[in-house]
Formats: sequence, structure tokens, C-alpha cells
Amino acid sequence: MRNRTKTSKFLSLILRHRPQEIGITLDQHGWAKVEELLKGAEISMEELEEIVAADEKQRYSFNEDKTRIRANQGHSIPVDLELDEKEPPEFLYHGTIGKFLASIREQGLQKQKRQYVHLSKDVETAVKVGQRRGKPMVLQIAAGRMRTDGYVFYLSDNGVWLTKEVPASYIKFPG
Ligand code: HQG
Repeated sequence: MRNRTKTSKFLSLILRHRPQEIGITLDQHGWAKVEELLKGAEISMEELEEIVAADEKQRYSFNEDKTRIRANQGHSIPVDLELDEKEPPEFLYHGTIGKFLASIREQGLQKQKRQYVHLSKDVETAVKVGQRRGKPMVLQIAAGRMRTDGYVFYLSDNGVWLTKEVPASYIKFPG
């Protein structure tokens, strides 16, 4: 079997960003046909099921009869995950790195290449998100106040909070 982490990263690429890489398409809700994915990615159903079950962030979901699969969040291609609006806790967190702070102070948090700004429910998770890029810096987001002011929040099936943008006035910077 191919290295599991490598295959999982490849799956993220296909299911969030570039399905065309293996000649498949996602439907408007982000679902890929499992049969096509297995052929295109050259993996077995057993391998796919193992990756989905073992994924520490539960990044992927099958539909009920396992004929379709999608990523739970993180897309850059426009898909409608049909998530319900949800009331966030008073504070959420965003893990980033120092070199982005000046720009975030000016523009707030922007979704960049993805469909949403991704926010974490606790500091510990935000630290891990920031760590992917370097020394983590954690921003505290006044999510409750944003919601009161009319901003909309969603919670992905794997527990990531999503919103379209976070203006700088709702961000508490470290230090
Ligand atoms: C930064 C991972 C300058 C932002 C994680 C981040 C997450 C700005 C980067 C998920 C900015 C975007 C998403 C501004 C935001 N100026 N920089 N105005 N606004 N940024 O990868 O949140 O393992 O698109 O701080 O766990 O890092 O892939 O977002 O550093 O849940 O499943 O621009 O990806 O999950 O980077 O990560 P990303 P993210 P997976």
C-alpha cells in the first residue's frame, strides 16, 4: 500500500482543489463518485475506507451507501456543502504566523484561496493550524459579537468553524 499520509494528502488535493487532476468531477455539493475516485487515484476500496476512518481530523465523509465521498471542509473550488447556519461560541480562534499579522491587522482575516476563513474552537487546535507554517500565533475572534452584528457562521461536519471574513475590529492580536 502507498504511504497513507501521502495518499490522504492526494485525496485532499482531489476532493478540495483539483479533481480534474485524475479526470473526475465533483457535483455541486462536493461529492465525487467513489468508483471513479478509486480508479483515478489507483487505490482500493479497503485503502480508501481505512484512510477515511483513520483520518485524525475526519476530513472526509462517505454518503450512506458509500457510493460517494467528499471533503468536509477546505475547498477552493466552489461547492455548496449545504451547511446550516450555527450560533458560534463567544470566542473562536485562528492559528496563523507572525509574517501575516501586519496584513491581517489591515484587512482582517480573508478566505484567501479557500471558500471560507477557517476558525478553531480552542487555542490548542489553533496552535496546530498555525504550526503548519511556522511559529504559531493565535488570534482570538469575537465570534459572538460578529454574530450579533449579522455575520453568518457554519460548523463543518468535522468541527471546523467557517465564515466568509473576519474584519480586524473583531480580532484580538497576541501581545
Ligand atoms: C492567512 C487545515 C495575510 C491565514 C487547517 C492563513 C485548517 C492572511 C493563510 C484549514 C490574511 C490561509 C485552513 C490576510 C488570512 N493577510 N494573511 N488578510 N487573512 N491570512 O491554509 O486557516 O489539514 O487557506 O492566517 O487545519 O491556515 O488541510 O487557511 O495562514 O482547518 O484539513 O492566510 O486547513 O486543515 O491559509 O487552514 P489556509 P488556514 P487540513
